[in-house]
Amino acid sequence: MPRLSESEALDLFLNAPLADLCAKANAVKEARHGKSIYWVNNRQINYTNICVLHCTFCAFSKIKKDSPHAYDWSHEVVLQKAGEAIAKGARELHIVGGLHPDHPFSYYVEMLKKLRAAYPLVNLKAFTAVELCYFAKKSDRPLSAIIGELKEAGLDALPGGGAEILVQSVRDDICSDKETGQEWLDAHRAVHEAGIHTNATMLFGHIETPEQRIQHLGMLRDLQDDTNGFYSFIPLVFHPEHNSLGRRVGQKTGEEDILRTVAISRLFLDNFPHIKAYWVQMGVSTAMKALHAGASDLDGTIIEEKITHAAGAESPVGMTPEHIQDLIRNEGLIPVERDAKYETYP
Ligand code: V47
Ligand code: SF4
Repeated sequence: MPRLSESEALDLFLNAPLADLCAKANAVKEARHGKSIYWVNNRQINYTNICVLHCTFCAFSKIKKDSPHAYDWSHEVVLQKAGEAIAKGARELHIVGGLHPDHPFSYYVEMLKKLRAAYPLVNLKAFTAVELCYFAKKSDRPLSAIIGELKEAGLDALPGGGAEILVQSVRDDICSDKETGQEWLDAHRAVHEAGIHTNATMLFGHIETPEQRIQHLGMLRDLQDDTNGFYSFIPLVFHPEHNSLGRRVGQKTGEEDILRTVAISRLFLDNFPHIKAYWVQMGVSTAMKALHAGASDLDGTIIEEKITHAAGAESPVGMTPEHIQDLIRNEGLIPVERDAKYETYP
């Protein structure tokens, strides 16, 4: 299939009958991955919810350290949570948190070093581009030095959070004090240049227009053309509870919009290996449909998730490996276990 232009993608997204759009995307997925659906035995570790920023969609963060629900886990707690997951076969730790006002950069380096020493085999997928930029600003060091030190401490991959909508006018509205879209892209480019792969996300279903969604995908596709450093793209479904953007927007977006977004992502991002159906946000039933609409990855067992659940997610907080594989098989598809670097395990 020839590469879609942004205007062709927009036209398909808006006007193609849903079943046709999903079938097209599924054909592209099957040409790449056959009936395989990738999944990971992982654990999310959200090490603190204290954050100096004020993203309007965030129900997770606390600005004040002494807020009743503020927390900041010690390295010992992080290690203990990691150990529990590894005892259950986890191959990936997905570690992200708020931008804490006090911790020095060495705190994050030590966290990774301790995890790597205690658990040499597990993949450490840690810190968003926004966290990396914050570490660089706070320690007054170039981003390349931050990335180099984290790599030496054991960083294996970078999660895709913090992208929101990369179009700056949307960012100025919903997360004006966050890194710019260009800074997010530059940080991912720098991580790719350091030899580490990353993921990319898009927070959708709020004030962004369809055009802005496609522009976001266009920016990701351009960067991937240059670096080939992305593993997967994860469309994140905006959850409106307990946050000010949600009060403005009202409802969570519907299933058709989610499936159209998955399908157009698969069709437009022709240089991305995987599109993820993040079941925590889509809900399990919609995620199953997404597996027939271009998604080739269901993400993971998760165990504990705080960011979307703070904003009203009704999905369970985790899944057993058996359950996740049964779900995939029940769709007539083949579960393939992977780690954060997409090494597979028969
Ligand atoms: O960066 C914040 C988003 C992200 C809300 O890389 C919200 O493999 C919905 O990035 N409703 C964190 N989303 C999640 C994330 C992620 C998840 C799974 C896999 C990977 C990966 C990355 O969640 C944040 C932000 O964009 N978020 N608030 C909300 N109310
Ligand atoms: Fe902080 Fe991330 Fe929440 Fe923004 S989305 S307020 S950066 S924790």
